[in-house]
Amino acid sequence: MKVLDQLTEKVTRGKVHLTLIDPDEQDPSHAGSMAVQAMDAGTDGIMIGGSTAEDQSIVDRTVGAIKDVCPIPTILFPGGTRGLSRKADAIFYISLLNSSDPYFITGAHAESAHLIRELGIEVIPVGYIIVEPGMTVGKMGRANAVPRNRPDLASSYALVAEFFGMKMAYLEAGSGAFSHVPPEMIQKTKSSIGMPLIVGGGIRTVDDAHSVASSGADIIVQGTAVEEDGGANKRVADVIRYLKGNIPR
Ligand code: 1GP
Repeated sequence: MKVLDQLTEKVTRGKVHLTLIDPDEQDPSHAGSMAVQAMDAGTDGIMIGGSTAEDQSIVDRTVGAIKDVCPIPTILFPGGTRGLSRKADAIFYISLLNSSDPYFITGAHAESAHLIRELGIEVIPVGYIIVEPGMTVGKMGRANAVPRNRPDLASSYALVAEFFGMKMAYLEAGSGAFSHVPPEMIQKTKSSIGMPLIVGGGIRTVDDAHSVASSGADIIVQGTAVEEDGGANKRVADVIRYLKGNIPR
């Protein structure tokens, strides 16, 4: 079953949790053990990527090490054309819709489109929308970050993604953001589109997860919280258990 179909089907049944691992932050074997910890806690898939990856081989070795020990889907989340690996199951093919630089909307894509076809991995087109504060990815991607008091603007971009035929919209506050995407923005965006909504950036606690999920996020991404404590993080396990309905808030 394709990764998109798996995720879409899971979204109809409940909340989905994805674990983001940055290949630059640890060696591949440690990334593998972090992925296993997250899988054991109940995460639904592993995203591999970061905004600074310079070295394609570390991406490839990290995906390989994760695949060796962890059977759940691996999804590339590339910050640029070097974030690719044929070993992954799929790629979130992200277009940064509110970038001021066309390179991040379609330019990097044109540089790597033939390569991605050759790699043969499943392509999942995602409309990526950066929300304040945006953090490193906002700066690197030259985003005109959506102000936190403009849910209408975020939802308009998500609708653009849907009209363009993309399969998901992704509201991103930026890795390590002081606060996740505001609930009103998630609500307005979710009620404007008919496709799954991914939300990430600054989600650390069960309360954060509750706020984001109850506002309408279908897929919740955690990165920094997973990195802290090398993946063996009880807080992340609690977030996953909460999202899966196994512990109360
Ligand atoms: C993925 O960038 C996020 O959408 C991850 O954010 O590192 O803050 O969890 P955190």
